Order: sequence, then structure tokens, then C-alpha cells
Amino acid sequence: MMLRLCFLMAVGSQLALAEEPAVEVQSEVAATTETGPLTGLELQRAKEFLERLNNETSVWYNRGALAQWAYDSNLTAANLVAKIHMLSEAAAAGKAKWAEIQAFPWQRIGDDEIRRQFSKHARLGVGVLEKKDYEDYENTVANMQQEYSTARICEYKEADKCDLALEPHLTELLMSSRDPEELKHVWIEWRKATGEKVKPLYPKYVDLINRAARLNNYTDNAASWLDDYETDNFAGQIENLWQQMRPLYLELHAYVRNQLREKYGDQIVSRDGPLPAHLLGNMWAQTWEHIADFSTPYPGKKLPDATENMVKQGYDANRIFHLADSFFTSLNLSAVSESFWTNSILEKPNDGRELVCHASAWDFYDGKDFRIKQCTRVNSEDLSTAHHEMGHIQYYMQYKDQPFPFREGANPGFHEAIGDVMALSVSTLQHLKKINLLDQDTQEDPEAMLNYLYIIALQKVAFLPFGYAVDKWRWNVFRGSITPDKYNCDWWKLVHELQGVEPPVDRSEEDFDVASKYHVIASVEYIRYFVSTVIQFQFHKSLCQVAGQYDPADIAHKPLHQCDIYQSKEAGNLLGSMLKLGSSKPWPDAMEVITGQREMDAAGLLEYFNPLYEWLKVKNKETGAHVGWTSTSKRCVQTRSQLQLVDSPSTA
Ligand code: X8Z
Ligand code: ZN
Repeated sequence: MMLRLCFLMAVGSQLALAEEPAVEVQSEVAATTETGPLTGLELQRAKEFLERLNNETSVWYNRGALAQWAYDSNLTAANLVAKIHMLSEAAAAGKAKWAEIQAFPWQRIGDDEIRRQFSKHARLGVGVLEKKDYEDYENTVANMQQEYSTARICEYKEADKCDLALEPHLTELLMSSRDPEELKHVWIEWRKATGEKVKPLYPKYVDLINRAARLNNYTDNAASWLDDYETDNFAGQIENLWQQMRPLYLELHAYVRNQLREKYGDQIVSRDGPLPAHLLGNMWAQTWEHIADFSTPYPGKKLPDATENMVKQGYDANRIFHLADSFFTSLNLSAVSESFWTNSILEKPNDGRELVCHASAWDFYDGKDFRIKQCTRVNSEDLSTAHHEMGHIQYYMQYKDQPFPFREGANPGFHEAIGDVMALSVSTLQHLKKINLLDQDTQEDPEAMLNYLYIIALQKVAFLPFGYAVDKWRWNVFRGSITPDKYNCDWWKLVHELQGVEPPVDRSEEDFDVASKYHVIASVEYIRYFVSTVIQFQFHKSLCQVAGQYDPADIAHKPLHQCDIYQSKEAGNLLGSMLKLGSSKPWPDAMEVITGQREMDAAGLLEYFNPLYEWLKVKNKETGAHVGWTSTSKRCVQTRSQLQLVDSPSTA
């Protein structure tokens, strides 16, 4: 089993182990030379072995999660030592256990569910490494995470004020500043403070995680990560989905570029080139909703933003999460327990400690301890993130009674999708009015609806090529087709090809820009978010239909983007029945429960955004906006000195 404490932990530590041997039984079974299905007695013994293994493994996962939480919420040297010590001890013993499982004829078990549990135990993750290598791996990831989480930069034009952290300062600056020079400063400095620092560590990380993958019989770690989806040619399916959604992205991209040109002028934003990464309202240009204020289709209509009312009404982190909790309970799903409220960290502590601020939800594998750690800010973005994280918690609670190996999402994308499905309802104008976060006189005419769809598109559609690029880059790195001397320029090639985005300044291989993103340095697989973005619209559509809030035969009155499943027990019960499955069945079975479909399908997303797509096409034609993009004028070269050479006046 691979450690999967939460959806933002370094994946892959093996913790399955037993203090007392459950071996005699097992070796008797292993000794059999039969090739047919296990007999009744053998099967009985296999089940006993499995039960013991499950219990012991969950105890170790619990200890692992506690040690990891202690470190992530207080990044001290002592907490790191304690964490690595615990994980290492567990990994060593788990490896011994793994050898027994390997020798065990579990493939001959006829019962699908029991065999599936064994097959999950049989994947060891990075715990397969030699003790020294394993510790090296954990230390390398921890070092990268430490660099990232403690990174600070100086203020623009205030070189002696150097205490700006990503959360909240830089995130807010990127959202709200409209000074291109200040934005450029923050963009460059964050990359100096993170990517550049972790650059020397990354090839070592790649080597170790690949070594572990090979010991687990994969060609490399890309194959290992993709195997989580139990689907032939999964990467090919992602590419197909992207091709289906790309026309919508292209129209959005073209429209946004025109709006950026109006805002910043054609010196900074070219007519047909890629979009400048620092002007999109987000550190990684992964979502663009923070530029809606100046780019919205109908500027005369006030934008539906809950932030103002949240602040006015004195919302704090606690109240935000209580609101999210009440949405789940309105669907007849579970409320979080008392211990959630006492153990979670919902606000950035101001006692001077360093911690991992990137939002995460944790399962402690004892069936009752579930927590969130989030440096919550009071705004509509974090209202959505709170629902996202509570979606993880709801999943944990729903599958807590499954046998240990099935206490995970049907696939990683499912886990990411649940809270987002809630947020799709919560963010509708009707819902925000209902809960008093939008003024009652907010209009809901077609223009207001287009403004609304535009904001959601800046979150969801803009995200797609970024979500794809991060792991397309890592798959190529793990496979060896992107080598360390090309890390940065190949990253920008992918960003250019997929996102049509360019850096604000020339780059070189001395920079390491992809590592300015949390998931890259923390070794969290990322294609899950692309998958989530697609399938959440499939789930939304089916749940809305069950809730009677969407009618495919009458989309004029009940379109997908206006549906709110609030208080629908029917929708909640249907969702709950899928969540309860955990990973006990391959994901198409789980998907079928809700949608009747067995495949990822972009049709839901495309239907949701169709009114906007039609509008964008007309608008872009009208304004003559260039759809697509030409090559970038920004260079990416091997060393910085090469850039200076070309830049210097003597060579001009
Ligand atoms: O990391 C997250 C969540 C926790 S699983 C806050 N997200 C991705 C990101 O921040 O890059 C949610 C959307 C994409
Ligand atoms: Zn998540």
C-alpha cells in the first residue's frame, strides 16, 4: 500500500507492516503448488491474513499521519526527525510484509473483492527502496517542501522589506495589483525563492522515485502514477478530452487577450501572441477569475461576488467551514465530528511558526479523526476551496467502514471532484442569494448569467491546459525524455503549446519555474485536477437531474449552470452511495452509480459553458480577435549569461 494520508502529501511511502507475524497461515497457503482458485480452507486463511494485515496497516497509517501532521503544521527540525524516523521504521517493516504478500498466491483468489484488496497491498510505493535510499527520498521531498513553505520575497521597490509569504501576501497581490511592473517583480522573485532553490534537489528526487517505481515493476514513475487510474492508455484519454475542450479554451483565450490589451496596452500584450503569465491574477496563471473585474462581458452588470458580503457580515474561517458543512448535511450527507473542529487548523497561526499553508484534508485512518489544514482568507475563492476540502472529508467519512485498502477515492480525480461539485451549486446566484451572500436585487438576466458563466470559465476552463501541462511535463521527466538540462525550457514549450501563456521575461535553465508550484516540490500527482474538472460536470449534471433542478429537455428554463442541488436528499443519497464504495470497485463502476456512464466525458462541461462559448465566438469575430497564438518573443536559453550577452548594448 502507498501512503495516501491526504491529497497533498508526498505520495508513496509504504506503511503496511505488522508487529506480530501473521505469517504461519499465509505461508501454508503460499506453499501450495496448485494453480486453480484457492480452496475453501485456503481462502478462509487468506481472509484471516488479510484482516490482520488491514488492521495493522491502518494503525501504522494512523501513526504516520500524526507524525506528518505534526511536521506539516510546525516545520521544525525535531518534527522532521520524528517524522522521518517513524516513516522509515514503518517502511522497513512494511517491506518485510510486502515480501510475504508477494509470495502469497493472492492472484488465485476467486473472490474479486478479496483479490482486489490484496492487489492494493501488493503495491509498495517508495517504501520498496533500501532504508538509506528511502530516507534520502523522504528528506529530499521534505527539503523541497521546507524551501517552498518558508520562502519569502521582498516588496516591490522596498528592497529592505522582505517578509512577503505566498499565503496570504503574494496570492493577494497577484489577485489585485494592476501594476504590470509590480506583478512582474512578484512573479520573478517567487520563482527565485522557490524553483531556483529546489533545482539541485529535483534530479535526485526523480532518480529515487523512478528507482522505486522500477522495483515495483513499472518502467518508471509515470507508469506508476498512471496505473492509479486502472485504465489502458489513460494519458491518451486525457489528450482526447483536451482536444474536445480546446476550441472552448481557444475562444476564451482570445477574448481574454483582447481584454488584457485594453487594460495594459498593446506594448505589453501582443495582438496574436501568448498571454503574459503575470497578468492573469494567479501566481501560476492556472485560474484567471481575479481578472474578471476588468474583462467581464457585460461590465455594466455588477459581478456576483460573495466576498463583499462575507466581509460585511463578519465571516471568519470557522463560519466558512460551518457553511460548507451545512451544505453537505442539507443533502442528507454527514456532518463533521466535534474533533474535526478542535483538531483542524483553519487559519494561518500567527505565533511565528512555519507551516505548510497549502490547503489539505487529512484522513487519520481510525474512522473518526479527520482534519483540514488551510490558511483560510475570507473571500469567495476560499469559500470554494473550503467546499473543496470538505468534499475530501465527506469522502473519508463515507468510506470509513470499507476495508483498509478501499479507503481511498475511486480514483484520485474523484476525490478532487466532490467538493467542487458542491461549489458549483453554492456559487450560483440563486444559492448565494438564498444564504444572503449576494444582494437580493442582484439581477439574473441573460447578461448577468453570461458574466457569471465567464467567471466560472476563468476558474475551470482556464485551468484545463495548466492541469494537463504539469503532469505532461512530469511524465516526460520520469520517462527520461526531459532531462535536467532541459527542465525549464521544455516546461515553457509545454506551457506555450497547451496554455498559450508566456513568461514576463526571458528565462534560462538556471531557473526552474515549474517548481514554483506546490505539487511539484511536494510530489503530488496533478492530472487528478484535470480529471476532476471534467468529471465534476458529469456528476453535477446527473445530480441536478435527480434533484429536479436541471431538465435536458428544457434547458431554456433549467440550464445546467443555474442548478443548485441544495437540500436535495435524492441527490445526496445518490452521491453518498458512490462515495461509500471508496475504491472497492474500479472507477467506471463508481461513475456508473451516479451518471450511468462508464467513461470520462467532456460533454457535461461543454454543455454547461455552451451559452458562453456561443457568445465568445460571436464576440471574437466581431472584434477580430486572433484565435490561437503565434510563437513567443520570450527566449529560454541555457544560462543567464547568454541572455545578458544578447541584451547588452554592445551587441545590439
Ligand atoms: O491543491 C489543491 C487543493 C487541495 S487538494 C487546494 N488544488 C489544486 C491547486 O491548488 O493547484 C485545487 C485545485 C487545483
Ligand atoms: Zn483537493
